[in-house]
This record gives sequence, C-alpha cells and structure tokens, in this order.
Amino acid sequence: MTNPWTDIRATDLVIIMGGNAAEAHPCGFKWVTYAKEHRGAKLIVVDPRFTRSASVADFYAPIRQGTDIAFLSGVINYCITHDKVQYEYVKHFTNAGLIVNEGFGYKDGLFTGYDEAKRDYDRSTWSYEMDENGYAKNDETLTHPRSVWQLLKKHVSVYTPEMVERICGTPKDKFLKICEMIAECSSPTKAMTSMYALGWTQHSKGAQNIRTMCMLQLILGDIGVRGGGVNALRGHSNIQGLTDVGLMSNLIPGYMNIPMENETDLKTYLGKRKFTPTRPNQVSYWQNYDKFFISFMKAMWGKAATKENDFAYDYLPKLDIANYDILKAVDLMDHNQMNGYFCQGFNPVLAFPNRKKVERGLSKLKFLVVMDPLETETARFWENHGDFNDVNTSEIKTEVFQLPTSCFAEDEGAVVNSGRWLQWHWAGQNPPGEAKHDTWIMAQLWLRLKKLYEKEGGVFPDPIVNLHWPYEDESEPQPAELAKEMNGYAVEDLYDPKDPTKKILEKGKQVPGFASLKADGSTASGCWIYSGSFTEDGNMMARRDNTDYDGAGLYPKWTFAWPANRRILYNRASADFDGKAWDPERKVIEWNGEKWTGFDVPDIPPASDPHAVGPFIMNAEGTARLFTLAGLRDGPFPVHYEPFESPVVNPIAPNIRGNPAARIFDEDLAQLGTSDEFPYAATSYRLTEHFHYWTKNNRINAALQPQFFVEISEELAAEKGVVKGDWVRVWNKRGQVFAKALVTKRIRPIICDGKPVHVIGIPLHWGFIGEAKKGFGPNSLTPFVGDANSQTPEFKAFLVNMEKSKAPVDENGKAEQ
Ligand SMILES: Nc1nc2c(c(=O)[nH]1)N[C@H]1C(S)=C(S)[C@@H](COP(=O)(O)OP(=O)(O)OC[C@H]3O[C@@H](n4cnc5c(=O)[nH]c(N)nc54)[C@H](O)[C@@H]3O)O[C@H]1N2
Ligand SMILES: Nc1nc2c(c(=O)[nH]1)N[C@H]1C(S)=C(S)[C@@H](COP(=O)(O)OP(=O)(O)OC[C@H]3O[C@@H](n4cnc5c(=O)[nH]c(N)nc54)[C@H](O)[C@@H]3O)O[C@H]1N2
Ligand SMILES: [Mo]
Repeated sequence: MTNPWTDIRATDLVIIMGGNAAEAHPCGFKWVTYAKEHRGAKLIVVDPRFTRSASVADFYAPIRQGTDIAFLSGVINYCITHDKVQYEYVKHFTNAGLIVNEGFGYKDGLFTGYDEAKRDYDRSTWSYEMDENGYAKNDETLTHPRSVWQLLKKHVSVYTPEMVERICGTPKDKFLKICEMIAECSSPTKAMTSMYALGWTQHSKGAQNIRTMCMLQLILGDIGVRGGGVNALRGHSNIQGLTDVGLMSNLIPGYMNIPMENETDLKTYLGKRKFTPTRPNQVSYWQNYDKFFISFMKAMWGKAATKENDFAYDYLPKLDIANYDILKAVDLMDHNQMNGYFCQGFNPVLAFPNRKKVERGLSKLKFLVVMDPLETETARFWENHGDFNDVNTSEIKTEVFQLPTSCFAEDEGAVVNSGRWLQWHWAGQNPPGEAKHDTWIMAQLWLRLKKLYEKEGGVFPDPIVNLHWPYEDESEPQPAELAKEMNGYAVEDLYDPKDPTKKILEKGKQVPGFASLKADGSTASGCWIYSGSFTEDGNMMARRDNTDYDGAGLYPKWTFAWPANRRILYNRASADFDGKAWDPERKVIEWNGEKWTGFDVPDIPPASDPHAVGPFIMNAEGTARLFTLAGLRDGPFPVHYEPFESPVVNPIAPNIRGNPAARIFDEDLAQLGTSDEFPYAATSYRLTEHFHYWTKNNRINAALQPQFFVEISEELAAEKGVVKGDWVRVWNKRGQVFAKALVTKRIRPIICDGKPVHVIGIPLHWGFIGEAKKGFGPNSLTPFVGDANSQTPEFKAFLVNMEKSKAPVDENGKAEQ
C-alpha cells in the first residue's frame, strides 16, 4: 500500500475493484465504513459477482473477469476527453512531458520489438530521447507528438464507453456513472483510494491491471496525498513481510535482485542497478544500491565477505532464467528435474493451479518435506480419497517427512501489514507436543549441513560453512536477534564523512537508519528497508503510542513503517509545485522555505528545493511514470488482452491469445480449452468464514461453511435444469470437481458484444483433510499459466463446462450427502 490502512478514513471515494475487502479484509474494511459515516465518502464496487463489499456500496457495476485494463483505460480516456485531469500534478510530477524514442510504436496489440517465437520483446525502443548531457528531453507544454502525454492520449482513445461495454460487459450507463464519480477526484481537494487484491493480480496481465490504476491515480493527482493511493490489500498476515525479505526466487531482501549468471562480478552486477539521474538534480535513490547490497552481504557472511573477494559475491546463487517461480518448480518436478521439495507453511496441492500436474510432480520427487503445524493435503497427496483424491498410492514412491512446527500464534516477531507497518507480537502459547519453531528447525538443518560439509568437503562448501551465525544459542536464533540483524549494525567504528575525526557510531552498535549504511564493508544490514526498526533506542516495532497529529491517521509512534517510518509513500506529492499542500485540510508535509516539515517523514531529502527535485525519488527521472520504459516485460502502456481461456474474441487484438509476453509451457498450452467445448467463465474466490485450507481443521469454521459449492446464476441454472442444492459436475481438460449448486441472484449473465457470458464462482476452501465435509477447490480446473512479470497464476479467469450430476464418492464408495 502507498498509504496505511488507517488513512482510508480520509478519503472521498473508495473504489474496490479486483478485490472483495468486506469479505477478505473485514477488519481493515472498518476504515471504509468510517469514511462513509464521517466524511460522506462514497464506495464503488466493480466485480463480476455482487459481493459482500457490493452489498454496502453506493454504486455497483458488473465486469467480466479479466477485462479491467479496458475498463480503467476507458476511465482514463473519459478523464482526458472531459478535461478532468489535474494538469499541474501531471506536468510536474509525472513523465507526461518527456519525449519517447522515435523508434517506439504500437500496433494491433503489440509494441515494437516483439518476437513471437520467444514470446518476449526487445525493449530497447521503449525509452526516452536523450539530449547531449544524457538527460531525457522534456516538453513542458505536453504537445510534442512523441511526448508521453500525447502517446497516452492516443493509446487510450480506443477504449470508448461503447468499447468498454463490448469487452467488459459493463452497461454503458453504469460505466459512465462511475467515470463521473471518479473524475470529480481530479480536483486538488478531492481524493480517491483504490483497494485491490487478487481480482487484479491473478491474471496473466496482473501487473498491468495495477499499473492502469496507478496511471489513473496519477492523472487525478491522487498519489502521495491523504485519502489517496494505490492500495494492495495483502493476504497472509505476513505476506508483505515475505516479499520485503525477498522470499521470491529472484529476489534478495529489500527488493534487490539475485544476480543473473552472466553478471559474473560485483562491478557488472552493481553497474546495472545503480541508476544515475536521467533528469537534472534528481535523487535517483537506487544510486545507493551498492551500500544496501554490500551491507546485506556483510550480514550474510560477516568476516568472510571482504573487499578482496567482492564481498563474497561468488557465494550468491546466480539465475540462468528470470525466476524459479512455483509454476517452473512444479514443471521441473514433473520432468524429473527436481529431487526434493521443502514445503514450509504451504499447501500446494490445494493452492497451486492444475492439481493433477502438481500431484504428478510431487509423485516424481525422491523426498518431500512438509513443515506445518497441521495435517495438509500436500503431506497426504499420496493417499486415496475416492473422487476427492483419485490417486494410486502403490505407484507413488516419494518419501514424505512431516516436521511439526509452531503456528503464528505461538511465535514472537514482527508481522508486516499491508500498510508496511512492522508490528511486533508476542507468543500466546508454547508449541504443543513435538512441534518446534521454524527457526529451530532451520537452524538444525544448517548446523547438520555445515557439519557434513566440514567433514566431507564438496564442490563449493564456502557459502554454507562461512555463513555468519552470531546468535547466542546457535541452535535457535531468537526473533529479536534476527530483527536486529535486519536493521543493521556497525561492523567497524563509523566516522562522520564531513569530519573524519568525529566518531558517530561505535563498532557493534545498531545503525539508526539506512542512510548510515556504507559500501565499504563497515556496516551490515540484512534488509535495508527495515533499517530503523530496531535501533539503539530499542525495538521500534513494539511501540504502542497512538499519538495522531492533526487527526491524520498516520500514528507515527505506533510500531514502525518501512521505509524510515514513512507512512505515506511519495508524500512530497501531497503539496503543489511550490510546496504548499494541495488540500490545506489534508496536509501531510509542506515546504517552509528551508525544508520539508509536517506530520510524516518526508519522502524526499528534507532540504530539497521543490522546484528542482521531483517527488518520485526511486525513479531516475524523479517523476512517476505514465510510460514505464522497459520496467515491465509486456509493454510500457497497458493493453487489454483476454485471459488465456476466454469466452469471447478480443476486438482490440483478435489474433492474440492471452498476454503475448506471458510464459506458457507447451504441455500446458495444449491443455487450454476454448469456449466451444467449455462455454462458462469461471472465477475463484474466498469466504470470510474460512482462511484458505487450514480453518477447515477447526470445528467452528467448518460448521459455519461446511461444504464446497459453486455459485451460478438463475439463468444458467434454468438452462441446465439445476435447482439450488443439486449436485453438479464442473470440468475442463485439466480435471473435474463435484459441488453443490448455489443458485443466486448475486451472479448474473454478463452481456459482452451482445452475447451473454455465464459466470461460475468457485470458492477455494475445501479438500480431503479436516472437520469440514470432503470437497474440492478450484485448482483441479485452473490453468497453468501466470502473469508475464510476477508469474502469479491466472486463478481468476478460466473456462469450464457444467452439468447436473450425481454425488461424488469417497474411498469406501460412499456417496457424499
Ligand atoms: N476470510 C479470509 N480472508 C482472507 C483470506 C481467506 O482465505 N479468508 N485470504 C487472504 C489472502 S492470502 C489474500 S491474497 C486476500 C485476497 O483478497 P481478495 O482478492 O479480496 O479475495 P478473492 O475472494 O480471492 O477475490 C476478490 C474478488 O475478485 C473478484 N474478481 C475476480 N476476477 C476479477 C476481475 O478480473 N476483475 C475484478 N474487478 N474483480 C475480479 C472476485 O469475484 C472476488 O469477489 O484475502 C486474505 N484474506
Ligand atoms: N484458484 C485459486 N487458487 C489460489 C488462490 C485463489 O484465489 N484462487 N489464492 C492463492 C493465494 S493468494 C494464496 S496466499 C494461496 C494460499 O495457499 P497456502 O499458503 O498454501 O494456504 P494456507 O492454507 O494458508 O497454508 C498455510 C499453511 O501454513 C501453516 N502454518 C501456519 N502457521 C505456521 C507457522 O508458523 N509455520 C509453518 N511452517 N506453517 C504454518 C498452516 O497450517 C497452513 O497449512 O492460495 C493461492 N491459490
Ligand atoms: Mo494470498
């Protein structure tokens, strides 16, 4: 989230699109209710289903899943053609005036540089025209035909209200009503907030869905302001923390990347990441990449990371392909290219797409380790449960190890919420029986591996045996020790760069923030963005002071927010070009003639002249990008592509299937279906009463939502001769599920291009373990393809067929009731 949860209360308009916050984030949703009650804020919900969020909305409109880019590009087009743009913001704070390279072009759904065989682009023309000083050329009038603004205007012009209705199935009058409501927020004293989650991410163009909203928020001038922003509502309680500390196959902590194998030395690696400014005077904060990276290497390998050995650069694994995401990992298993798999707090049999392929992959492993406090379908994937898990146990040779862990309520540590607040919590109980903390198990693994390497040697034992392990009890690092290491500390005495005789931090002391980190090996920090969270003043994450200046809802003394305890990202943009708040009622920070001051930590060096330094300090040009250059793999502007399995033809690009830059393996391509065979557009979602696949172990949750169902419209039910409570079979080329039919007015056929599209809603909470009735989830049916940038699977839009059926049977041949 750019803004904290508590800031939603300061908004004028909430748009929930690509999520269902009332259901999946019911606690945070209270700030929406608060804004409605106290400010008269309005709520818009755009969803294929009439959801629990929709039931309390001021305005609801249906949309066919997988078409949000067309919808939002239509809103942008409306704002531009109706002069509902905050031009002062656009001119000074975005790249609207920068001139794009002459070789850049777009035609029939593709940008310049496309290579069909590689399903990828040569992105070299997606760049600015530079002047003789190496700066991007700028046209402040925004009229140059190759300025970003003119290219954008042209790019979105095809998304007229008629085209939006044709693609999205949103009736034109409803679409225009939403445009009017949103356009009002182009006023400097009105703000809209966007709340989204998986309805946008789980598509083959998920990153571009989000980008389109970013672009809209920029032209409304709603980024950096109170009550504004683009707010990703995160999932698992600590999934924000997971991404922050780099638990992705291509990341290391703090959103730095694992090197590629052709980056054979530190200089080459850093050279590509220390971006120098592309406009005069800009901060371009990634210029400090080396400080964060080398401090990370010191945290990892301590004394073994020296200037002479490039700070142990060779110890880091290198990638031969862009990433090893879950789809790639399962594909490797399925091709006998992976021997073992560690599954820690994860239930892939139910969570990953194409369950048949996942179970086939697991069956080919030599060993599978499951670290979990509960029994999971993954740990028991080899067990036959009749229709519910139709496997031949005698053919599966995978050895499964179950290591019982504690669960989150038995752990101490920080949980990072969607608003980037690191909130410390304490264990409520000790783990029962044989269960151990995850940290203990991982420490034991390392200690044993180290011993083996020390005894037996190996090709390259150095990264394992030299790991820096400074914990008091080496067999179980404590959460506070790990947190202090992430914050960072001085490896040597640190001196003031302006006065080298002045010592500013003694060796071994905690650094106060990432500005203290150095590229010479004199500091260590496990995760630079967390620097400031555990300083010499103590554990900032454990703070519980709810002081709130100006009623701004920023609570600067409550826990710690990364980066640097900043609550609203890009907050310099809350003030106009001269540094005065756009809305005096909603001031964040202002320029007082000498420095930036106010209610939040300025997101700009405090003495930056407002006319010289742009607010988007992480970008080399200092402005936000309406045109992303080569930042995303699938285009500098978003384009509407249909899902890989779509019920209709795309009028924008009729010959392109799915996102043309998304990776798909050949065998999975062959398993895609078409609308002739599989006419219904399915989507998957969650319910308040369950949390994924583990609350079905709890009797109360199991009683609240006991049984798997699918939601269908009255129209489809009538066509199929199905009544509420009947068993239906839903299937496609990848598998089948049996479910109780829930016939409801909440789902209506969506009319696209004059033809009805029937939507089938599939909740995801059931399996063959636990207290609830045995059932299925959507992933026996979902396609094995992901987003071109993040590889998040296309869980939200796929095709199925459906018929009335008999009940499924269990392993004893007993029919389910
Ligand atoms: N009670 C409960 N809360 C949870 C969870 C849980 O399991 N139970 N899980 C947590 C996790 S890990 C996550 S990631 C979050 C997820 O939070 P959400 O994303 O809010 O949850 P979902 O129900 O998966 O999907 C939200 C909505 O997206 C809609 N949708 C699908 N496709 C599209 C589309 O193309 N466009 C638009 N506009 N809408 C679409 C669906 O109809 C659905 O209503 O929830 C978290 N909160
Ligand atoms: N079709 C479809 N598929 C989806 C989605 C969808 O919307 N549609 N959503 C996707 C999303 S966003 C998510 S997040 C995934 C969720 O998929 P999973 O993460 O696999 O789902 P959970 O059931 O939450 O699994 C978490 C496991 O962690 C265990 N656990 C709890 N505490 C601890 C602990 O301290 N240590 C350890 N080691 N284990 C612990 C729990 O017992 C549980 O078994 O599903 C994904 N799959
Ligand atoms: Mo999630």
